[in-house]
Order: sequence, then C-alpha cells, then structure tokens
Amino acid sequence: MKQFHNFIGGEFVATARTFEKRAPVDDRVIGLVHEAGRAEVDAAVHAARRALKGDWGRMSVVRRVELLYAVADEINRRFDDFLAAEIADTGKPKSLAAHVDIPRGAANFKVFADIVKNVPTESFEMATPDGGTALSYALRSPLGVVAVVCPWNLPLLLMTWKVGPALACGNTVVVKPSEETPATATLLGEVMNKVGVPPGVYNVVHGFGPDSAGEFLTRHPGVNGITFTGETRTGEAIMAAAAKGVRPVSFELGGKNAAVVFAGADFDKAVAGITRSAFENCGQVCLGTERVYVQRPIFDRFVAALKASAEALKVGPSDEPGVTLGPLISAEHKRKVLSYYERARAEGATVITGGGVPAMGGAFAAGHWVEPTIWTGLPQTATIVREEIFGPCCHIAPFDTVDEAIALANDTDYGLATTVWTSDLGTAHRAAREIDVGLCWINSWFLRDLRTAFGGAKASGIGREGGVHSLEFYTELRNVMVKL
Ligand code: NAD
Ligand code: 6OD
Repeated sequence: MKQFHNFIGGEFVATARTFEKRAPVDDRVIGLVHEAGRAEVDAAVHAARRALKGDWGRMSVVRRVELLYAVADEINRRFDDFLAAEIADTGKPKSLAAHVDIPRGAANFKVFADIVKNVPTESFEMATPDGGTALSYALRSPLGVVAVVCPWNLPLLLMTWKVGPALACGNTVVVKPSEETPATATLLGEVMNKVGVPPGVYNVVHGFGPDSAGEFLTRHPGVNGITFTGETRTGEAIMAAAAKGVRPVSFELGGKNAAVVFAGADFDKAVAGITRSAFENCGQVCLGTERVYVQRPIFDRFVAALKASAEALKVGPSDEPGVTLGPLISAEHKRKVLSYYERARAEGATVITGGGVPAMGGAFAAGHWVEPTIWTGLPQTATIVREEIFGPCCHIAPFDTVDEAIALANDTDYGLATTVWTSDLGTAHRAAREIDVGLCWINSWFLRDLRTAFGGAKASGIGREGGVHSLEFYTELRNVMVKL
C-alpha cells in the first residue's frame, strides 16, 4: 500500500496515526496518509525557520532562481509520475491533468523566478529642510515562514501557484495539502531534495482542518503569514486563527459565478465556452459557472444547445479515450452535490438534463459519479442559485436588458469570476466594469497569463496573487532613507 509521509526538514516522516486515501473512480483504498500531529507541525515550522535563517535566507537571488528553474525542470522530467499521482488522487481525465495541472505545476516555478529576478524597487531623491539631499530606496524582504493551505480540485496547480512565488521571494513554506489529495505535494518533496533545495525550505504536513494539521499550522505562532485556497467558511476560521499575532492572509475562496450571454454573441462559441466553464473537472473549479443568464431572444435555443452539449460529454475513468468528465472527489462531496440536485427538484426546478447518477459498470460502480445537470425555472432566491455547489451543474435564466443582466450577475454574496459572451465591445466593457468580481473573461474562460492579478471580490477572497501582485503578499517592503 502506498504511504504518504510528511516532508519535514528534507526528510520523509511517518507518524503513528494514518488515514485512508480512496480513489474517486472506484472508492478503492489507494494509500495511507500519515497525519501530522502538533509535534510534526511544530517540527515543520521550526525546520522552515532554520532554513530561512540559514542557507536559503543567505542565498543570492540568482542562485535561488536557478534552483526554482531546476524544480520546474525536474517536475517536467518526472511528468508521468506527477500525472499518475494527480490522476489517482482526483480521478480527473488524463487529458485535463496532462494539459493543465502538471504543466502549470512546473510553470508556476519558472514564472515567479523570472518575476523576482527582474522586479525593480522604487527610489526617490528629495531635498531636505537644511538644504541638503536625501535618497530613499526600498528593499523587499521575505515575509518569513508561510503556511500554504490547499484544496483538492487542482492540487499541484494551486499549491505551486503559492509555493512558487513564496520561495521565489525568499520565504520558506509549510504546505498543508488537502486530506483528499496528498500525492503530488509529497512527490514534490522528492523533487526538492533531488535538485538541492536546502532542507526546511519546503515542508509538507498532512491531515485535516479543525483539530488537525490545518488548524495546528494556521495557529502556530512561528508562522508569519497564511495563504489559503478553499471554502469561504474555512477562510473565516483561518482568519480568526491569523488574528492572533495580526498575521497577514491571502485568500482565494468560493464562488457562485455567472455567465452572461447576449443575443448578438457568437452562439456556438458561447455554448462551447459554457460547456467548459460549467462542467470541466466535473464542475470542481472555483472559476466555474453555476449561474447562466441568457438574453431572451436566444434563450430557448441556448438551453437546447447546452443540453445537447452536456449530453455529449463522456463520463468515465481518467485514461479511457474520449472521456471529458471524471468523478467527484469523494463520497462525501457526491452526497453534497446530490443533495443540491434533490433540493433543486424540491424547489420546483425544471430538470433540462441529468439530475442523477450515471450507470457505471464493474468496479467503477462504486465511484463518485454524478450526471452533468442543467436546470431552468428557479427564482434568484432558490438554494441552488445562491449556494456554491462545486459540481457539474448550472441553472439558466433569461434576461432582457444589459442593466438586468448586470444586476442578476451581481445578486450573490460571492465575487470571484464572470464570463461575458457578446460581440458588442461597449456591452463587454460595461459588464467588465460593473459586475463585481476579481476576474472577468470576455468571450473566453480560464484563459490565464500568470503575470496578471488573480483573486476574488466580496466573499470570494482577500488580496490578489499573480505577477508582481504576489510580491505584495510574499514580501515586506522596507523603506530606507539616507541623508546624504
Ligand atoms: P476546504 O475549505 O474544505 O479545504 C481547503 C483546505 O483547508 C484543506 O486542506 C483543509 O484540510 C483545510 N482546512 C479545513 N478547515 C480548516 C481549518 N479550520 N483550519 C485550517 N485548515 C483547514 O476546501 P475544499 O473543499 O478543499 O475546496 C473546495 C473549495 O475551494 C470551494 O469552495 C472552491 O470554490 C474553493 N476554491 C477556491 C479557489 C479560488 O481560487 N478562489 C480555487 C480552488 C478552490
Ligand atoms: O490558474 C490559477 O492560477 C488559479 N489560481 C486557478 C484557480 C482555479 C480554481 O479552481
């Protein structure tokens, strides 16, 4: 049986307490995860502190950047190992993991290495009251030991999206991967050792949230800042933990994202785009669309086309040819998503397609499959229109005017992302300006440039990461004033 150990100070550490990792495709136990207790979390934070004060803290930016490039190269060299690990943990289609998750896992190290190598800091010359001159300049120091708490939907991608910039800025990290996806974070420990990243720079502690590694880590006084991706409710708990010691947080949280389709949009592109945004990764993408608003003249045609497109998706195991939809991550998440399917029916939704569990043969019958599902006919107050489901489903409602579309898109506590489909530039810009989100895609979805700001408004997050914006969180800016 595969063992997932903690990675502390450059060593793989077993613990007496383990929990099972089950495969989403068939619910088989595929590994045992060694849960970190307070002692292991404490050891990881201390290892990170020692590295910060030692080799890593003293290393030149040039050498640090070389090492991060080597990490990226080694991930690419072990591409198949990372791919297999990510697929086993998540059950996602191989094509998706091979084109998105693993390449981004490597890219996240190179992009931020390039950014820190080239980023300038400001300097000003000023006249002093005594007629002389002073020169001020800014220095960027690492934040310190950073806790990185991660979700399960894009495990390697989302972890390295934070570990990459944190290390590039000279910090050391203690990562708490999701209990559902221990594999790639553990594998990255091997990569760090192989390329010569000093022990303690990258640490991994496994476990759960409350009263486990997540809580022990975020409450640890040796942690200087916390970067977190996950549910808004978990963000609230972590924020309370961070209040002790007034430690900074960077939060990427939940969403209830709207897509808005105007009558003049390229119809086929809008249908294809929303098929991706609603169903990719089995709907387990924070940026995914769960609310679709379509201008009335094309409403019926759009509903019919999205139904056909959803029904053409192929649900199945990762490496079966043509599969576009894997299972949900766990039995618990499946129960949650199906409870929303039930709730939609109870509240009077018209089920356009799906709403149940697909028939899967053999061992796969025990997997966490659900059907891609589309509803219409519910008011804005309905549960499935308000709460994040994180499954392959969306509700479609009609609108008449631009004002109405913007009001509907904004009628949510969340503010992560939107996608607007229109051929009118003025309408596109107005929607981008007036829909309260951190990320707005026009005629596209999940098109990423890692130099750009990423994050959410309202209950979807605090702060922005990406490009130089990551430096705002992962460094402290110090001003030096020199009287000349
Ligand atoms: P989650 O909040 O349940 O768990 C995320 C991580 O937090 C896990 O590692 C978990 O063990 C840990 N955790 C839980 N409780 C904790 C506590 N009290 N203290 C410390 N750590 C704790 O989220 P999830 O179910 O893993 O992921 C799905 C959620 O993540 C969805 O809400 C989704 O929208 C969100 N998400 C957001 C983004 C984004 O960029 N905004 C990206 C991906 C996922
Ligand atoms: O692409 C990224 O950098 C990113 N943070 C994606 C988040 C996806 C959420 O599920």
